[in-house]
Amino acid sequence: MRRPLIAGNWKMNGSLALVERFAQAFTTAELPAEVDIAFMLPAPYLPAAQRSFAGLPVSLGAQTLHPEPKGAYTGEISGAMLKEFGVHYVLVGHSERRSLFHEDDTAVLARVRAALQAGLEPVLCLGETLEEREAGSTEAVVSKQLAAVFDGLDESERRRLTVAYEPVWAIGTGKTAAPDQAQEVHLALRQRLAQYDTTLGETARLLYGGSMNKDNAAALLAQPDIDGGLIGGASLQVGDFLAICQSAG
Ligand code: 3PY
Repeated sequence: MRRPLIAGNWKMNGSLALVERFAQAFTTAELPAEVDIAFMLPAPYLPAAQRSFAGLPVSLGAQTLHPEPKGAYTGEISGAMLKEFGVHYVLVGHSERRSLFHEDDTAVLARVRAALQAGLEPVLCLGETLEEREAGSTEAVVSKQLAAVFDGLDESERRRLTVAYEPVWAIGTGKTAAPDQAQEVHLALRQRLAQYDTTLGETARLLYGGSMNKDNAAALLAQPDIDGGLIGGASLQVGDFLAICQSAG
């Protein structure tokens, strides 16, 4: 069946010291064997994390990549470069990338393709704004964001994605979708994926993101169509992140 994934998105936070603190804590902690755990780190910390997390049952992730494999793109990082540092996952389409860096659906698809080509597992983020929710268009918005990527992939590529539903109004605001609100959208996403093929509907891993923390994680993760979490602020606190990983087990 679907393996849960708990992924911490550090955003532009943290330090080398924090990488070491996590590595030490995770060396002695009891980690649930049936849960995948990942750290989506700022790129400069990846080499240190690759060394310090070696041997631990955790994966590394990046927060973005450039669609081209190489070239004159000052400041950018390609999928192949991430791969050289042991990166397994890469976030694509996080709402902060969509709004602050103007990445539209076309840009998101290009990055998903680049990630797949580099052998990375893309975590496609999508979600509605508060205005869209209040206008009753949540399902239409997330279905469109999903289709903008999945329509552009073939069957075997579609199976390599994880999807993270992150309502924009719940990101970094401390507001969380209620478990039944989140479940409703996850179910709609699963049904939409089943239109590509029934197996994909059943096997696709769907994460919830948006102010998930140690107090609300268990109730969200207990929902039948929520297969894990993409954790913002709480992923910077060792004890909180560990508690969330344990509540997914
Ligand atoms: C949040 O929880 O704030 C996130 O954006 C997770 O990616």
